[in-house]
Amino acid sequence: MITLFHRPKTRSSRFIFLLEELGAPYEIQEVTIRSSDGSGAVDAANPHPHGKVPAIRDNETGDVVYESPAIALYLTDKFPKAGIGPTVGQKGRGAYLSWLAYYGSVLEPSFVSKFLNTPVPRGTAGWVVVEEAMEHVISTLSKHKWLLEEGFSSLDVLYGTTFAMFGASPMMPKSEVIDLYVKHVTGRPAYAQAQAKDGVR
Ligand SMILES: N[C@@H](CCC(=O)N[C@@H](CS)C(=O)NCC(=O)O)C(=O)O
Repeated sequence: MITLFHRPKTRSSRFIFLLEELGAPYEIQEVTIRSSDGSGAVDAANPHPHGKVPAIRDNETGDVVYESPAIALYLTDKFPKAGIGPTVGQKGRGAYLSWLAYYGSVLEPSFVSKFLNTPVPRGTAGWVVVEEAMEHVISTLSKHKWLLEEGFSSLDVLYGTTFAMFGASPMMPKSEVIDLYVKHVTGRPAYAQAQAKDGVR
């Protein structure tokens, strides 16, 4: 059994989506977090070191995992039957790891830099401007429906839900490729099941 430490309508919502895709046994433990408006507080029940969500606990091993790409990898490795994350030795594993790391190290920082209106100095920052990151994503999605040519994976849960959230904002360059991708991701039955279980903030 996996426990998901969750706050409705946050980055932890997509892990309900992923757990549904995996058909994994899980329970949701709602916790409080500090919000950007200054309300809320860290919840002592949340094992995340900074009181953020998502975090998971694997109740079989006692492992606690935090940071979205690490959680996605942990879960697809633990539940490989679902076939939504190439395992060690399988074709696509390299691309899978690269896109997982790219999410946390390049894509999210590029969005945050844009949001904060902070320049991204070439040669020193570990990431690139959002337009350059999105060029890479769009070029990949122009070649195949999902980020991996092997098919749907947890990457599409991470990236697809992020684009669904930012698609209508000036944060992201307009793209028909991304619009279609978001339709594919949010059209999955597990997405609707997750929405129904997300809860109200
Ligand atoms: N890098 C983390 C980010 C987690 C994160 O910032 N989550 C927000 C909710 S969307 C949060 O818990 N904020 C509360 C806080 O910053 O204390 C991940 O991708 O898992």
